[in-house]
Amino acid sequence: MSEATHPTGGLTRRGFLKTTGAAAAGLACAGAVGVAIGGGALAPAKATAQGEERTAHLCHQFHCLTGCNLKCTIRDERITLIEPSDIVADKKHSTICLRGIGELSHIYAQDRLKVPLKRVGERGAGEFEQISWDEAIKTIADNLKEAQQKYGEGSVFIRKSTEAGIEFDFITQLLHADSGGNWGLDRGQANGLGPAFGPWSYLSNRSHWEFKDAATIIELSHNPLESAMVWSRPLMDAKEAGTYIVTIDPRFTGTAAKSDEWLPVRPGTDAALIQGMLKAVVDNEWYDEAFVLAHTSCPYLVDRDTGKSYRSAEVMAPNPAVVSAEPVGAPMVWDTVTGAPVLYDSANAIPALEGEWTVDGKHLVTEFTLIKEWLDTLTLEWAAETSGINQQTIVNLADRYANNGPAIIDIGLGGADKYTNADVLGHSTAMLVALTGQYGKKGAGYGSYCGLGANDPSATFNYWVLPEEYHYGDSPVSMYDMPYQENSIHAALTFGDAFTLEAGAANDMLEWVKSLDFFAIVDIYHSSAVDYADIVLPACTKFECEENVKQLRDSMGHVMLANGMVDPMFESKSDLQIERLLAAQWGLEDLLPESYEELARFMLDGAAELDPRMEGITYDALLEHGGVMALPETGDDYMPDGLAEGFLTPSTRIELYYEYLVDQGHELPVYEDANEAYESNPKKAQFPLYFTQGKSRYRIHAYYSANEWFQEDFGLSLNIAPEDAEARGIVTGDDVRVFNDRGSFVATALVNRSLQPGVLFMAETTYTRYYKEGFLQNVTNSARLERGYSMFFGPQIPYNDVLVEVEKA
Ligand SMILES: Nc1nc2c(c(=O)[nH]1)N[C@H]1C(S)=C(S)[C@@H](COP(=O)(O)OP(=O)(O)OC[C@H]3O[C@@H](n4cnc5c(=O)[nH]c(N)nc54)[C@H](O)[C@@H]3O)O[C@H]1N2
Ligand SMILES: Nc1nc2c(c(=O)[nH]1)N[C@H]1C(S)=C(S)[C@@H](COP(=O)(O)OP(=O)(O)OC[C@H]3O[C@@H](n4cnc5c(=O)[nH]c(N)nc54)[C@H](O)[C@@H]3O)O[C@H]1N2
Ligand SMILES: [Mo]
Repeated sequence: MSEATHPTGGLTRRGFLKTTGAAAAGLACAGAVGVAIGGGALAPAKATAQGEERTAHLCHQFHCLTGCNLKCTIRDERITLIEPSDIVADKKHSTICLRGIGELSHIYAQDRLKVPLKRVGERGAGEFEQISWDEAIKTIADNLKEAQQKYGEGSVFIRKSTEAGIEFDFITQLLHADSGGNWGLDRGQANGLGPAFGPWSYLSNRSHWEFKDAATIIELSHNPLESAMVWSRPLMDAKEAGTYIVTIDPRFTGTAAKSDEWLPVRPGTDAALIQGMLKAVVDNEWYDEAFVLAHTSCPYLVDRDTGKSYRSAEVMAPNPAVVSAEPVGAPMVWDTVTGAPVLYDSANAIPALEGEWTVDGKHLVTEFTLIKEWLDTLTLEWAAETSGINQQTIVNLADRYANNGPAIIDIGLGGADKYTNADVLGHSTAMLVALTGQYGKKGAGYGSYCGLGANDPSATFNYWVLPEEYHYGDSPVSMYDMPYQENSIHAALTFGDAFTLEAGAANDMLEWVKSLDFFAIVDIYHSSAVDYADIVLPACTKFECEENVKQLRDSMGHVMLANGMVDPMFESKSDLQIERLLAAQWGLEDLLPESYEELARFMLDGAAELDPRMEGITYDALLEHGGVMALPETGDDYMPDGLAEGFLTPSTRIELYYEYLVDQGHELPVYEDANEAYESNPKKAQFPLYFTQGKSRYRIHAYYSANEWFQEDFGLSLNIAPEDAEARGIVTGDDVRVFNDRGSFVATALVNRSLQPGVLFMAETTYTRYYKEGFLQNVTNSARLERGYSMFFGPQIPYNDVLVEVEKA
C-alpha cells in the first residue's frame, strides 16, 4: 500500500513503515512502552521542509456524538495540520473542537501502544515484552479455542468499546462469543420514560435547530457546552432569539453560565424537583386538559383494589418498552354520556378525566385521579427540602414551563442518569411533559437532543452481514454483573478498555478480570486495562490505515469517507486487519471484507435502492468530492412527532401508569432516594461528600488523555468548594486522596466556587498511568437496581451515586 497512488491528489505515499517500524522494534521491550523514540515517528515535521503535500478528510470521533469532518494536511507522510472541513455543504457544519485541533499531539503521543506485547509480570504490574504479530495472534486464538473446547462457546467474552465498534464487529459473531449483554449506560431516565412514550423515545425526535422556537429550554443534567460543544450553536441561537434557558445541575457549568437561571440541585434528587413542578401544575390546573384527554392514558380506568388496569377481553400487543410483558386487553374509560365503561377509543364517548365508580363490585378510578391522589401526598416543602431548590423557584419554573408557550426539556445522558433512581426521574419528567402537552409542536419536546439521527438526517448504508450461522452468543449475565454473579466466562478479548471505562467499582471488575484464564486487549493507547492483559495488540488511530481509505460514516447530514490516510505508525494495524488476522486462525477470514475499500464499496453499493436520498453518493463520487457529500436537505421538521401516527405503546397514547411495576410500588413515579448519594444515608458520617463526574471538553471519556498538551493543563482536577477545602486544610494544587469503602485515588485539588459545599466534581475518566495512585473508577458505585432487571434497558451503572471523603495526600 505504501506506494499506492492517492486517489484524489494523485500523489504517492512513501514507505513510512520501513523506518518507523525499525525504530519501534529497537525500543520495545519490558517497560519501554511510552519511552520517547528519538528522531523517529514522533519527531515534529520541519515546517520549512519542501515535500509532498496533500489533504485528506475524515469523520472525527463519534463518541462525543459530534462527528466533525476534519481536513488534514499531510506533508511527507506526516500529518501536519488539522482544520475544520471546508468542503461540507453547509458552513454551520464546518466545525472542530479542542480535541480535533489537538490531534497532532495525540496521534504522535508518546503513550501510543507501539508493538504487540506479552505479559511477563503479575496481572496488573504492567510488565511486558515485545512479541511478533504472528505469535500474538496465535496466542490469542489458542487461548480462545482452548476455553471454548473446555468450557463451551459461551466461555469467551468479546467486547468493543463504542468508538472501536461502530463499523463492524465480526470476530465476536464468528466465535459466537458473549458480548456482555445489557450495556448499563445512558438509559437510566430512558427506562422510566420508555413505557410512556415508546422504548427509544429518550432520543428526541425533534431537531435541536428548533431550540430557537422554544420560549423555554430546561437543560436537565446536561452540559452541552462541553458534552456537545459543536452543537452549542443551536442553544446560543435560541439565547439570541430570547429563549429563556434554565440549567439544572449541582455544578455551575459552562452551560449554566450561559443560562438565564441556574438551579444547583442536590445530587441524585432531580426527581423531587420535577415532582414539585408536577404538583404545582396539577394543583394550579396548569395542565393541558385537551391534550391529556386526546393523547394520554390519564382517563383510563384502574381497579383501585388491585392496582391493575381495567381492560376489555380484546387482546393488544404488550408494551414494547417492558421486558417480558404479556399481551393485555384494551384499556377502558368512563363514558360520561352513557355512564358506563367503554373502550378507550370509542368514537362517540366523552371520557371522564377524573372520578370513581363501582362496576361489578370493582372500584374503578381514572389514572388521573390516582395521579392527583399521589401528588396530594407530596408537599412543595418536601420537594424543596429534598432537592435543595426553594419552593417559589420550583413553582415559578413550573409556571414558566406550562404556561408560557412551547418548552423543551433537553436531558443529559450523564449526570442525573447515573444514579439508581434515574428511572423515577424519567417517569416523572414523562408525566410533566404529557400533562402540560409540551410535545409534538414546534419548539416543544423532551429527550436527549443528541443528534444521533435527530438533528440531521442520517444516511442509509448496506450492512455487511455474515452467513446466518455466525452470530452473537447468548449473554446471560451482563458485563457489569460479571464480578458479582456466577457466569461462564473464562477468556476475554476487548477492543478498547471496556472493563475499567464502562464498569463502576473498577477494583471489583479488575479482581474478576484477574481471575480469568486469559485476557487480551486491542487498543491504541496504554489504557488502564492494558496492564491486566496477557496479550496487547496496538491498533492505529483513525488517521492511519494500510490503505488510502478508512471508515465510511455519516454525520451532520453528510456521508464521509476517510481518505488519504497515512500508514499505521510503529507496528500498529487497523482494527479490520486485526479482525482478519484473528479470523484467519479459524480459517474464516474470507467472510470479512478484505479492505476498508471493499467494505465502503459494499456499504454504498445499491444504497440508493434502499433510500433515494443516497442517489449519486457512490464510492467513486465520494473520492472525487474529497470524501464528503451532503445528503439532500430535509428541513428541521422531518421527524414524526408521535401524535399523528401514535406512540409505541399498546394503546398508541402516552401511557403514564406503569402497571408492570404495581408489585414494586412504582406504578406512579414514587420518589426514592438514590442508592448511596442521599442526605440521610448513615454512610455520610464517614464519607460526607457527594462525588459527581461528567464529561470534559478535552477528552472523550479516557480518550485524548495521552495528548501531552492536555495533561499539562487539564489533568486530574478534583473540583472542591472553598468551605470543604478549608475544613480539610486543602488549597488549590494540593495532592488530595479521594476515598470510600470501595477504593481511593490521588488527584490535584482545584478549589472553586462552581460547586455547592458538600459536592465534588471530577471529569471522568483517565487511564491509570496518569494518576499518582489509584484512579477515579475505584470509588464509583456498581450497585444494580433490582427493579432495573424488568426494564427495557436493564439496570444502569450509577457512577455518580457516590459518597467519599477527601484528605491531603
Ligand atoms: N467532550 C465530551 N463530550 C461527550 C462525551 C465525552 O466523553 N466528552 N461523551 C458523550 C457521551 S457517551 C454522553 S453519555 C454524553 C453525556 O452528556 P452530558 O449528560 O451533558 O454529560 P455529563 O457531563 O456526564 O453530565 C452532565 C452534567 O450532569 C451534572 N450532574 C451530576 N450529577 C447530577 C445530578 O444529580 N443532577 C443533575 N441535574 N445534574 C448532575 C454534572 O455536573 C454535569 O455537568 O456526552 C457525550 N459527549
Ligand atoms: N466514572 C464514570 N465512568 C463513566 C462515566 C461516568 O460518568 N463516570 N460515563 C460513562 C459513559 S456515558 C460511557 S458512554 C462510557 C464510555 O465507555 P466506552 O464506550 O468504552 O468509551 P469509548 O471512549 O468509546 O472507548 C474508549 C476505549 O476505546 C479505545 N479506542 C478508541 N478508539 C478506538 C479504535 O478505533 N480502535 C480500538 N481498538 N480502540 C479504540 C480507547 O483507547 C479506550 O480504551 O463510559 C462510562 N464511564
Ligand atoms: Mo455515554
